[in-house]
Amino acid sequence: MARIVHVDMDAFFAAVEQHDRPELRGKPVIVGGSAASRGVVSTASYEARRFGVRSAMAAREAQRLCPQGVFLPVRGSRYAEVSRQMMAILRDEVASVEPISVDEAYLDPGGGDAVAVAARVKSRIREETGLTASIGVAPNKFLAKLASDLGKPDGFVVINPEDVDRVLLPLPVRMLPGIGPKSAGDLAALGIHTVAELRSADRGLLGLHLGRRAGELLRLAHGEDDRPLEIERETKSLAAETTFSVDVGDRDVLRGQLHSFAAELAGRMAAAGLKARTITVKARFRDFQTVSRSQTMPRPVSEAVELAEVADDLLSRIERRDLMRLIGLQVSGFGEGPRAEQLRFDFAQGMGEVQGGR
Ligand code: TTP
Ligand code: MG
Repeated sequence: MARIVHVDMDAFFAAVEQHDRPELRGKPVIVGGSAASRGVVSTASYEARRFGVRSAMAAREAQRLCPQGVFLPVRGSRYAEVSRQMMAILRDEVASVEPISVDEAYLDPGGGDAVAVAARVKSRIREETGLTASIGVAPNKFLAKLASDLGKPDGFVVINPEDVDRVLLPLPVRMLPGIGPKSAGDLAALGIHTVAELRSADRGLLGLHLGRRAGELLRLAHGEDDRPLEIERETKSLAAETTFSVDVGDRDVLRGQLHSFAAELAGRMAAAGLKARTITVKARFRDFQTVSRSQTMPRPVSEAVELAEVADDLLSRIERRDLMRLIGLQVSGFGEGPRAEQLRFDFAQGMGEVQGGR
C-alpha cells in the first residue's frame, strides 16, 4: 500500500515572490543573488531553471546563463510565514507530520486513505497559499520523496508496491539519497549507471568500493526503507550548508549565502516552534581544512535578521582568507524554547505582583 505522503513546495522562495508580485509570474525569477552579480542563488523559478540556473550557483554564473533574469533579495520572514501556513494545513489534515525543511514534510495518514489525504492537502495548499506543491505517495519515505521529485513542478505521483520496479530500475543511481557526484563517479567507473545495474552488481565488488554503505544502497535500489516518521523527535540542531560548484573567497558572497541560510533556518525553526541559543558557522577550505565558529546568545533567537547578524560576526572571526568549498550555518541549544520562555514570563509576572512592580 502507498501510505506515506511527501509534500515539497515548487521553487519555494521564487514562487512566493511571484505570488506576491503577479507581474513576475511567467518570468525567470532568481532569489538570493543580485544583479551586480554578487552572492549565491537560493533558488530559481522554473522559468529561470530552463536557462540552467540552479540553487547554490554563483549569482555571477546565473547572470551569465540568464541575463534577463529578475534577481531578488531573500525575504526570510515572508517565506517563514508561508511555511507556517503550509505546515498548519498539513497538521490540520493529519496527526503525524514530520517537517524536514522550510517547504518539505512527510505525512503518515495512519489508517486513512493516503491518496485522498494527499489530494486534499494539495488543493488546500493551492487555495490557501496560492502556491503549488508537488506530492508523492508511496509505500515508504524514500519512495514518497522520489515520487514528489519525479512529478515536479505541480506534481502528484503515486507509487504503488507493484509500480516500484518499473519506476526505480531505469533511474540513474544519483537519484538515490546519499549518492553525490563523487559516489556516482565511483559507480560509473564500475559500469554502474542505473538502479537496475546497481541491483545486479557483484556484491563483493560493491562492498569493496562502498564499504558498509553498500548494503544500505542495495536496499534503496530495491525500494526498501523502513524509517518511521520522526514526530516526537527532540530536535537537537538544524543546519543548512552548501558545497559551491566553484570555490568562493569573496566575503560578500559568503555573507550572502549565510543570510540565505539564516532565512531558511528561521523558517524551519518557526515551523517547528523552536528558538536557538547557539549559532555556528562552518567553513571548509579548498584543502578540506574545516573550521567552525560558535556563539551562544544570552537569550534564544529565532528571527532571520538576528541569525544573519551573528553569522556575519562568526564569519569575520574566521581568519583564514583562502577559497572555500563549503559554507554552512547551524542553530542549536533549543532547550530554552518558547515553552521555557513562557514559563519564565509567567513566573516573572507573578513575582511582579508580589513585589508590587520593580
Ligand atoms: P528546495 O525544496 O530544495 O527547492 P525549491 O523549493 O526552490 O524548488 P523545488 O523543490 O521545486 O525543486 O528548497 C526550498 C527552499 O530552500 C528554496 O526555495 C530556497 C532554499 N534553498 C536555499 O536557500 N539554498 C539551497 O541550496 C537550496 C537547495 C534551497
Ligand atoms: Mg521545494
